[in-house]
Amino acid sequence: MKEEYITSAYRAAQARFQELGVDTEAAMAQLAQTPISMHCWQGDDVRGFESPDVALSGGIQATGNFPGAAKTPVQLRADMEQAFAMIPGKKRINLHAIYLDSEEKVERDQLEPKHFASWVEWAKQQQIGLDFNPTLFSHPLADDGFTLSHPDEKVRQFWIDHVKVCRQISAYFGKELGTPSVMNIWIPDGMKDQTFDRLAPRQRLLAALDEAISEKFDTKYHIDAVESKLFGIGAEAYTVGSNEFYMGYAATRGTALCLDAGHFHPTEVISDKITACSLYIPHLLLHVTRPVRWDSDHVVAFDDETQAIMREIVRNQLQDRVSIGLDFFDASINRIAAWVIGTRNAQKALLKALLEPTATLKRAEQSFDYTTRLALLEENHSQPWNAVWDYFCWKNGAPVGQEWLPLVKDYEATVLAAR
Ligand code: RNT
Ligand code: ZN
Repeated sequence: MKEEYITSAYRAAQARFQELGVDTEAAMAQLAQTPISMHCWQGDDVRGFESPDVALSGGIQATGNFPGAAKTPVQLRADMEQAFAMIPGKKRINLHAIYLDSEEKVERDQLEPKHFASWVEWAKQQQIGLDFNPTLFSHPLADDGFTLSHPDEKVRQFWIDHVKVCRQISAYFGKELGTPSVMNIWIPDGMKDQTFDRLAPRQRLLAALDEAISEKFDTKYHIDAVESKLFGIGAEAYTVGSNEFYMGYAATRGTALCLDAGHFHPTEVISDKITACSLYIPHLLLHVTRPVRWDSDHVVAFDDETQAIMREIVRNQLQDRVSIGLDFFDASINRIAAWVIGTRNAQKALLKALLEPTATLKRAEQSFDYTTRLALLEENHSQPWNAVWDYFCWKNGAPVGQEWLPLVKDYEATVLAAR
């Protein structure tokens, strides 16, 4: 797109926002320093590099067979670099333990920082931070549907040890990269059908987690997070790590709490949970995703809930206490495009939130002037925020509008098709 269109549209938009007392330069500065943690697992349908023939388990599913999924760490990093080139602003990468880079097979309770050294080297080159996840699924010892809450002590211990070694790796990321790694613990544990004893697995999970996170780490390097869920495929009747379970856990243990947008009842939204949780829990991690009828992990859209999530962070100045992560895995479309669409949508929503006339809206609400509140909120949707977005992309060397699409298609034809 022509530079003059972008800049003249921006100047006009800037003036419109100024009338409302909104500083577009300040909004762009905030956007530029708020990282979005892009999840590596969109690049290969959550397969990882542990073994080429292991099936995804744990009640989650990537559907579709679009060609060109990354099969090696080198391919995955190349794909992520392509996506990065289309995404303005600050990025992080979120890794799972199954994305180790090792010639030999390594059991999950034996993982070490050295198995992720190439990732750290790459992150340094890219000047990004890393986040981490132990992988408590897609493994024979998870096949019973239980991991940290497994009735067999030996199985439980294996997973406790896995979480322990993952915390070392996470802290290593934090130390090497100078930014804390948020390590999210999600387990698939649950039951398919009517559950007789709903307490004992939760008691076991509580004890297992306490043991797994007993070593103290400086939060400069490593932050533990726990992620609740409502149900999974094959765990429809009972989930050990429910919302109440982890809400209490995070509040009493001081860990971060992960809110995944697809992990609640369909009429519940995580945007309304952020402020309530922030009163009791020091740090929140978000898994921004799009549930379609179920926890389907569709690519993040520029929809009402994504916008509402970002507004809650911005309106309450929670940027330093909320880590924004993405969590979707669509194998039916170009995987790089999926990253680009989802990440840019999260950033657009964030920018739109940063361009609200905060002071005026607060004043209107406090003085019961709900007419002004509704009027401004609705007018706000058609403010020229997109001109600010285009300008932000252009200034940061990222494609403007749909200009990124032919670039991704070209990579698809030249690189992905040859895999
Ligand atoms: C599963 C959770 C979890 C996973 C990733 C791969 O329902 O959302 O966050 O999606 O760890
Ligand atoms: Zn999630």
